[in-house]
Amino acid sequence: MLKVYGLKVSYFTGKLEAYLRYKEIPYDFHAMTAREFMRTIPEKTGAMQMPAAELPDGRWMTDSSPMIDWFETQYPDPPILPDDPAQAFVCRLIEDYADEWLWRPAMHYRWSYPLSSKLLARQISDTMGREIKAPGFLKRWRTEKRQKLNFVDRDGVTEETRPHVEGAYLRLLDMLKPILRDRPFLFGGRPTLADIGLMGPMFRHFAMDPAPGIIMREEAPDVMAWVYRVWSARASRTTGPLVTGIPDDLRPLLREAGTAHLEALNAEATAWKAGQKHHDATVQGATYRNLQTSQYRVWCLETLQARYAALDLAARQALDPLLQAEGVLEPLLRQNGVDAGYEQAKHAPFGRSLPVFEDIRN
Ligand SMILES: N[C@@H](CCC(=O)N[C@@H](CS)C(=O)NCC(=O)O)C(=O)O
Repeated sequence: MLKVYGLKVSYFTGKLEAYLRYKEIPYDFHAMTAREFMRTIPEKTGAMQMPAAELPDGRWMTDSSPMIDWFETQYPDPPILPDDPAQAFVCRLIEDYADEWLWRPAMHYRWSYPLSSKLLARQISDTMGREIKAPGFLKRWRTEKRQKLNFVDRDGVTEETRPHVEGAYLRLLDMLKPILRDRPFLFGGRPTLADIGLMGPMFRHFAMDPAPGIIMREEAPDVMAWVYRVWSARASRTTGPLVTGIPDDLRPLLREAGTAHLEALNAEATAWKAGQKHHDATVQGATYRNLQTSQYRVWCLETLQARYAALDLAARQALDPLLQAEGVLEPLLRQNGVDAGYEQAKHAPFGRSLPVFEDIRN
């Protein structure tokens, strides 16, 4: 059977599990140990990250987005992407925004608030560190320190940027509320890649972590209900129809993806081209300083450009006015032919993978 290595509190493990459960693809879950995270997984996949999966034939996979694409070739029915190419492109954009842009607020809410960080440090060190012979308090202290250093302090979160970081989550709740009051999932009666992509931050972090979880329960119970609706959806019984076209209530989400996420990806691509290992990014008026330049995220922009370029005329005619009006088209196409030089990408999710952050301090 397929074996999934990850943690029950992990962003991308939650995204992959939500997908596998909806598609009813059987798997064995294995809680990753620290040794596997630091040795086995990088040896087998090229990247120290979770989730990773081992196929019955002995092949290893990592990186949730190409993994889902590969599973779709093996279990095509029902497809996780809508048949309508315009809707499918919007799903891809929302997935990328959820994977990469919402990472910072998700980590901030987990590691900047003791209410969250104490619990999560305990959960992670008790699970991943179960083989490490050291006092529990030391393991918890180390976990909390490592995560806050790498994913909050070194990711541009300061007193100055904090309101903007938190705003990304609070705005998202406001954007999702009217959509989910109207229909069960973003595109209608069953989940698509847009719902699955949002599960990374929304499920394992914003819904489950204490500090942002209180906000979601109090301010947006419809959104909380949707998170668990996606988690309990099953392709064999969650079979409602999708809407036609791109509903107007998705526009604010597109605007956010354009003005926040794509802006940040452009800063990555500019820095990457100039060979800068670190860069500043000004997004919606907030300036994030000294961010690690991520080859992986340049590849994200390259991939979105390629997906846009592959749309046929009819899909472009349907999409362009919307992408233009919501500020997506300009940042998407601002830099001609972005090239991340990620040669291994054609083998993904197999072969040597690329971590999002190259330099993690343990
Ligand atoms: N692009 C990858 C990202 C995976 C990822 O970044 N996973 C996080 C945890 S959810 C991780 O392992 N980060 C490295 C670390 O914590 O050192 C995917 O989509 O699966």
